Amino acid sequence: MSNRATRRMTIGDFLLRRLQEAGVRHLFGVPGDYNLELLQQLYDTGALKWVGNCSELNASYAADGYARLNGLGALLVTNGVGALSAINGIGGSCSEHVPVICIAGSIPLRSIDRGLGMHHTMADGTWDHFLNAYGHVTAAQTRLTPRNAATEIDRLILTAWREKLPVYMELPSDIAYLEIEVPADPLLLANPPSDPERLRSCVAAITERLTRAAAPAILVDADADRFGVAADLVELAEKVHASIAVIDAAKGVIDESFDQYLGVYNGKASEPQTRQAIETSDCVLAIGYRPIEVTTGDFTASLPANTIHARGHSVDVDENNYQAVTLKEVLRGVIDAVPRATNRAPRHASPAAESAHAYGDGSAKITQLPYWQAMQSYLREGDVLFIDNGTAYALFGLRFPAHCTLIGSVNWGSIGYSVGALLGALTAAPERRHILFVGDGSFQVSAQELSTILRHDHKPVIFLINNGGYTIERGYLGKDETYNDVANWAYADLPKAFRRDTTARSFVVKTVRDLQNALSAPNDTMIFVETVMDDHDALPPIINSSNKGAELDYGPRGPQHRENLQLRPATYGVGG
Ligand SMILES: Cc1ncc(C[n+]2csc(CCOP(=O)(O)OP(=O)(O)O)c2C)c(N)n1
Ligand SMILES: [Mg+2]
Repeated sequence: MSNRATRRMTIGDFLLRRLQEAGVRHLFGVPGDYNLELLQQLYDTGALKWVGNCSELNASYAADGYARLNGLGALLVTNGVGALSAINGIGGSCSEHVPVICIAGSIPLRSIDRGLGMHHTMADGTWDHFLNAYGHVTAAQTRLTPRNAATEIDRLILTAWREKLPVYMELPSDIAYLEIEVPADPLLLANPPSDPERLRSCVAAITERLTRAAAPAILVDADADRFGVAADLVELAEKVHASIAVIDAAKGVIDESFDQYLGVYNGKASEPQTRQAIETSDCVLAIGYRPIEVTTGDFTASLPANTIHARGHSVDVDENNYQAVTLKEVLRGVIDAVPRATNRAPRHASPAAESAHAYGDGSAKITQLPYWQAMQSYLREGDVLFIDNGTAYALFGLRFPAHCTLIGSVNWGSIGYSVGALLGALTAAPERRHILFVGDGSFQVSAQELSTILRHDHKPVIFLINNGGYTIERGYLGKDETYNDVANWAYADLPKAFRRDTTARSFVVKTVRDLQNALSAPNDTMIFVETVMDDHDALPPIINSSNKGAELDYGPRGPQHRENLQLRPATYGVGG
């Protein structure tokens, strides 16, 4: 039995205290009668800052964006209606490995004990629907009670942080003000240390492979960011003269100014030298690799059979599987043990993408090609970049300056994510420059959250492409069909609509000159740039990828081959 010091606290205060100790400084969400009591505790104690959202979906996106920069995020929703609104975003956090704590103020324990029907339920005499639903998209779920709160709160927060996955906890509305005995010590965010023998053997096996490799390479997926090892990987690459590539889901995780950085590996869709460096390497170290069609050039990616697969908490080297090791400790061990390479030259990456300034005639109608060329020059060191689904995927083709972070959702790909995530990341790191790249269709899903961004005086740059609808989908099917159209909003007027006294600078860009003018605006307030482009205009790789996606999705008997039903790169009309 431990004789750790304890103290008495209300369950609500303890939950807020634990969140704060875990580094969570803000709570996103929407109030409801089942969570107002916790909100009152939050206001009374000042433990966290409340950032109210327009919807729980947006709150879940915001908590995810916050966690990307802060390491952990949290949101508060109400029973059922709030929880199910947030579940798409939490599914995204699960898919993208982001630790988010979803707290649902839920029906009182009294009503469960007495079988009393309550609002925001199915009114069917049961109360586990939402807990069960969250069982599919979180690493841990619980309904807090006065008996379990002291241990369950710690279990869930630690699980989220250790696994880099979301968790879901229900706080019945009649227990937040009940006192329980809780640990006096602060919550320590830590992993159990690795098993010493497993760690030693694992480090030795990787070190041996790297030492005798002729052409080692490191392939990075998003977990390198989530488990905080990007800098270790660069250090290792430097020491053993390995090339480093990322997959799209990890774009920006490795500093792209690092001269052994080879760009994005995406199977057949990669640059030839990137593809060759990975596929012909005699020692690939893959970090958290989770291939899907859009990150593998439609499954044309092919890692060597002897690839080492390192994950957050386990490693495969040849026939051996190592458990009870952490990625961080494994990499530290390898960096220390491996001899500095002398027998092979580091491979250098291709020079940075040309940032063309040849925009041509200033009065020419703006098209995607010069738009993205201009964006290449606009990016600067340390930017936080946000990408939503759509032709904005062109951002993947740009070379990022040093210390940039990309926040996107490549695996889950829920439109509208980027606007909520922007609010979350701005809240976590307001001192950085944040730039959103979003299409009109994606923006319409979560546009209201722009009002929260304005309400809190944030100063992001928002680049919105107004092309009348879902252009990237036209490359799958429905080139000219109205199901791919959206209403033509006056997007650039929205900052004013959402905040009457806004100082935001809004631009409607139609020509090359308009764009240059917008890009020269200072970053002392929000900059909102709506760029009007043709609904058939997209960079060829984007449309190619949609065309291939249609083959996978609909099969050989699908409708995509019918005459003129699918936007093709051949129709790409930017004259360049
Ligand atoms: C929640 C959700 N619903 C639907 C989709 C399907 N979808 C993927 S991209 C897209 C259209 C994006 O349009 P827009 O943001 O305007 O980008 P564009 O290609 O026009 O630049 C849609 C509807 C999705 N990814 N997520
Ligand atoms: Mg669009």
